[in-house]
Amino acid sequence: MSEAAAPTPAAARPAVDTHCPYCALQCGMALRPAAGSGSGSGSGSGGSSGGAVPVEVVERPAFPVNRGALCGKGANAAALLAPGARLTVPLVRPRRGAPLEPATWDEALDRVAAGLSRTAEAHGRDAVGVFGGGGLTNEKAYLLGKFARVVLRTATVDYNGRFCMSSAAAAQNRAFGLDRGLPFPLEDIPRTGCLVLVGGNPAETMPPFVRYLRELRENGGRLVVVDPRRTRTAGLADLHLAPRPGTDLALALGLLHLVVAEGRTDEAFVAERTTGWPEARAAAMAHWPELVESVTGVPVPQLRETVRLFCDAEASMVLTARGPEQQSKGTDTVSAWINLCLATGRAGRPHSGYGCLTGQGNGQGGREHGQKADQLPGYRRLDDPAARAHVAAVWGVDPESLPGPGRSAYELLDSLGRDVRALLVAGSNPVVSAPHAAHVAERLAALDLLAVSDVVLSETAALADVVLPVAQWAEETGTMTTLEGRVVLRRRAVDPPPGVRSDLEVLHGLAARLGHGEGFPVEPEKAFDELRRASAGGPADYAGIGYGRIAAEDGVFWPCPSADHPGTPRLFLDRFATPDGRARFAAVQHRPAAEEPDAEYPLRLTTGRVLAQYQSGAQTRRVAALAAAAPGPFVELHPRLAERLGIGEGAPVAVVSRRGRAVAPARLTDAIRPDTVFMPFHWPGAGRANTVTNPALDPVSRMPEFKVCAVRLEPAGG
Ligand SMILES: Nc1nc2c(c(=O)[nH]1)N[C@H]1C(S)=C(S)[C@@H](COP(=O)(O)OP(=O)(O)OC[C@H]3O[C@@H](n4cnc5c(=O)[nH]c(N)nc54)[C@H](O)[C@@H]3O)O[C@H]1N2
Ligand SMILES: Nc1nc2c(c(=O)[nH]1)N[C@H]1C(S)=C(S)[C@@H](COP(=O)(O)OP(=O)(O)OC[C@H]3O[C@@H](n4cnc5c(=O)[nH]c(N)nc54)[C@H](O)[C@@H]3O)O[C@H]1N2
Ligand code: SF4
Ligand SMILES: [Mo]
Repeated sequence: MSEAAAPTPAAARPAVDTHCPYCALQCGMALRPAAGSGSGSGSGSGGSSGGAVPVEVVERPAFPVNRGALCGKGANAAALLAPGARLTVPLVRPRRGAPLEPATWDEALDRVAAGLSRTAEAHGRDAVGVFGGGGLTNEKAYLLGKFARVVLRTATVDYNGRFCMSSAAAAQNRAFGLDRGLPFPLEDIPRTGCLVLVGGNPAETMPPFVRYLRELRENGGRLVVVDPRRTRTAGLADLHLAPRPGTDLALALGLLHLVVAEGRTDEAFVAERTTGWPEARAAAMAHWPELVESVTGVPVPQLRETVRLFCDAEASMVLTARGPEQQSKGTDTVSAWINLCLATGRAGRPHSGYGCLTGQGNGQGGREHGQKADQLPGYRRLDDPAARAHVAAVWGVDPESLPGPGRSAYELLDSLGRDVRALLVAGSNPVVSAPHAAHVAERLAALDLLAVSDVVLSETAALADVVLPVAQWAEETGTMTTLEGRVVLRRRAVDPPPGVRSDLEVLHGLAARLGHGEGFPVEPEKAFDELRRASAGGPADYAGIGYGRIAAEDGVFWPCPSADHPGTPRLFLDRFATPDGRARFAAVQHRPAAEEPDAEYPLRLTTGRVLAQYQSGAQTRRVAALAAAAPGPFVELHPRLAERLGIGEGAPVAVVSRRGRAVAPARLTDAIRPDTVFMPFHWPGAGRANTVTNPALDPVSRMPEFKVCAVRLEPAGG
């Protein structure tokens, strides 16, 4: 794919079809060698502009999901491919307190391998941990999990997806016996009659997705948005409900109460296709409308209107995103929304159903192939003897040798430097993105060995003893599973700069040093073919999905058990994935947030995203166009609250919780509830939102409560 350096007309430079490096929509795009560029080696020598960018992003209108549309993050994604914009040499810290220094790959990998073995010998295998990411390809996620279970034989492995959609996953497994973010393709959304979107702001988090909402409205469908802020997405809605953060469970139960009270239950559906209704119904009946209004702040007439819109339509859907899910009761909250769908017969039927808008690029596939503490590939359970036997056979190991389930992401981070003493991080930047982040940074610093593989020197990599510079997105091939359950192929379009290796090469190199010369292929397709065998027969069955087929078909929906199986865009139309084929109601009750406002901390803080930054910002803060569009953190608050506290627009304000204090400029808007403040979480330093957030965990999903904690505001001078 390398070409002459002389400028070539665009038409003569073949573009490679691929997908965006960022979110779960995985928009199709194409990469064309930049005019005048060679292949990936480039000539840039660093500097803030990052040297030569080897490819340019161009439209790929034929890919059906986004039809060529991209948000600014995708459109500017190539900037990080410039050699000067990212890491190109391994870094090693000679000793505690010394700065990181360039090293050879052998030095770096030897140091990591020796450190991992030493820790395992001295403190036991579970003292060695692995922390992965939902942005990693299926191939990487699969081999990272295999590395933990087969090479390290540690139970201590989890990943950042725990912070993302784990509550929705747990609730879907509980209700439907299977968790695939959306059980239907996006193209079904414009064909429903009413969509209730709970705690998602796709106008900023997945802009090309908004097309489906527009088409829904054009077709006469109705949109209800539930968000404490009147977001750009809420601006598109027929009805906007603005509950207090952390009260979605009461809201959903109140709606179910009204469904019953108004005689809008689908008794036939409930009888034929569900179990557990009497208990769930009784629980909902305790949530009468006036009580729900007082808990949520949503007026009773709006509750009634929502029920009317939802039940009048012939088909309707509920979609949740991080708003209701990132709570210490996220699982029960999602269950309550699923209950609403089941009671009204809005699940397992065409153009109806519950779905979760998964977030990270491979948030879906990343939770299916074994980097999660309790899982094996194919979405199998680590505590299921048959699953262990199947996967152990593919791996050529004794099932007895596989460790058991380990601790969840936050619990893992919280244990660092105590019982977990060495950690390998790939694809996450918890110093910025984990709750109670100052504590997490302290725990990371207390490790005997921290090794981080990353594209850039993230805030977490900056704390490491060894930093491994890895290839990214356009420099390597791999599959991603989108929020629809569609497995797509990202193709290599450019060579990585010299000095950079792929994550698969890193795992291969470490495994070889730790006595496993075989079993860690460096070719992505070989890794995927092994993943397919490991997943065969499991809930997320990829056996029939090959690279060639993905390319020919614009992606394949799992489950797809054989090469002649068409794939499964729509789940549950005939039966749910439970043993008896029926969906299960969950009898859930409202409960308050782990931390409610009081005299000392009278306000609720919620957190989330802005359009131009991605996650911990490690990548997007380094892209000039994005940094200019969203240069830093802010505190969003209502003008009435600001006036009461004497805080003016742009003035520095401290957000103080029991965990700590974050300072950022005030941004006044009447689009937020006056009892609530909002911060985006994309920045480190003084304005880091996660200094303040509460690591209280959901008892089922182990999801931290990112979306609500008690704070007070103080003018911060300046
Ligand atoms: N620009 C951008 N896009 C992204 C990402 C990014 O970082 N930046 N990240 C990707 C990832 S990994 C994810 S998970 C998705 C997340 O996508 P979203 O879920 O859409 O993003 P958030 O901003 O976290 O939260 C959505 C909304 O929840 C609201 N909210 C806050 N508290 C509550 C509450 O208690 N109840 C309700 N109902 N709503 C509440 C917030 O006001 C916010 O508008 O985005 C993906 N896309
Ligand atoms: N307060 C608050 N905190 C939150 C949230 C919130 O809503 N509020 N949302 C949570 C959610 S939903 C999520 S998903 C998390 C995400 O937060 P993080 O886990 O920190 O996610 P990223 O910032 O995407 O980190 C990915 C890192 O991996 C690197 N990377 C990218 N590609 C590769 C690759 O192929 N290989 C390797 N080895 N590295 C790579 C990137 O450069 C980056 O440093 O944040 C959570 N934190
Ligand atoms: S919406 Fe998501 S996948 Fe699409 S271009 Fe933007 S970040 Fe990339
Ligand atoms: Mo996420």
